Amino acid sequence: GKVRAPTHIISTISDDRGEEPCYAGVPMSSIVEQGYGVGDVISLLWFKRSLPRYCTHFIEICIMLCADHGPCVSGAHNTIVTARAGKDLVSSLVSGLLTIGPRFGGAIDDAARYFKDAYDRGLTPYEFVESMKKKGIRVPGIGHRIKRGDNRDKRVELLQLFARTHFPSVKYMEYAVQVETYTLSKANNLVLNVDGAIGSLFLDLLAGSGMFTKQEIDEIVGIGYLNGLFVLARSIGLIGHTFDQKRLKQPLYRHPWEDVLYSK
Ligand code: Q5B
Repeated sequence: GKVRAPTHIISTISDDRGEEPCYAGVPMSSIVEQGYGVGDVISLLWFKRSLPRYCTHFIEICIMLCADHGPCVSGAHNTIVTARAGKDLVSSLVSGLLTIGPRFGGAIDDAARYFKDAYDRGLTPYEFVESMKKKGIRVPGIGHRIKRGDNRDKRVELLQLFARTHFPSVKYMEYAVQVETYTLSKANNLVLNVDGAIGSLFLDLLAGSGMFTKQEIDEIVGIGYLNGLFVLARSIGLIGHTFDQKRLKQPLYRHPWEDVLYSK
């Protein structure tokens, strides 16, 4: 029989060898003709399957809601400073992206991991939050620099409204809301933030859609797919900030001395 030479790469998500590229087996012509959106493309390339419309719509809402949050957040600030240093688009973009992590925008995966573990083990919000405190770990998905109990994040409310209307089950999100009720009783800044809302709701999407086995859900949460939503979304805004600075011909940024405490 034929002996296949060993390959150096295995790839399972896309194929460009035929007449037209295929994403997870779906040809580009079907993607265009059937009016697929970016949520469908993410479903195919990240999850290797077509997801129901409410799931792809939810993914698209996450992308739209997280595309930008003004010039003052870590990512936009880095991008603006880099663009003003005369650097190119890709350098300005990655400079902003590199700030995404456990404090800023990149807490979605950990929020999903911790909320899932706590809910599946039947921990009460009190037991969960206090066990995190004992371990010295901040609850991912909780807390915000400017949002407060009396100044909620509209993005979180919009995600919750969509899920309550369209998802078969929102048990993980409701658990996250109970956690927020407890953390808000401790301090007014400890709201459920956009990372926590997406993390908990994506657990509901994975568990409630019937499209994933338990093993697949554990793998997705374990590998950490979900920060990808914020990275992808915020790239849209960071690219916009780069163009904005170039359009405005902004000079090299230098931080004012008055705003630095020089200390020994
Ligand atoms: N404390 C987000 O902190 C922030 C606590 C907590 C227990 C917590 C903090 C945090 C977890 C990571 C997370 C995503 C760093 C945030 C995002 C996207 C964004 C951004 C934007 C966008 C804010 C004051 C007191 C201290 C702390 C305690 C705070 N968080 N305790 N669990 N989670 N959260 N990140 O304001 O006793 O005084 O020492 O790490 O989910 O990134 O718009 O800006 O779209 O761009 O710096 O929305 O919450 O507060 O550090 O002064 O803490 O609260 O231990 O207690 P802050 P701190 P104490 S969404």
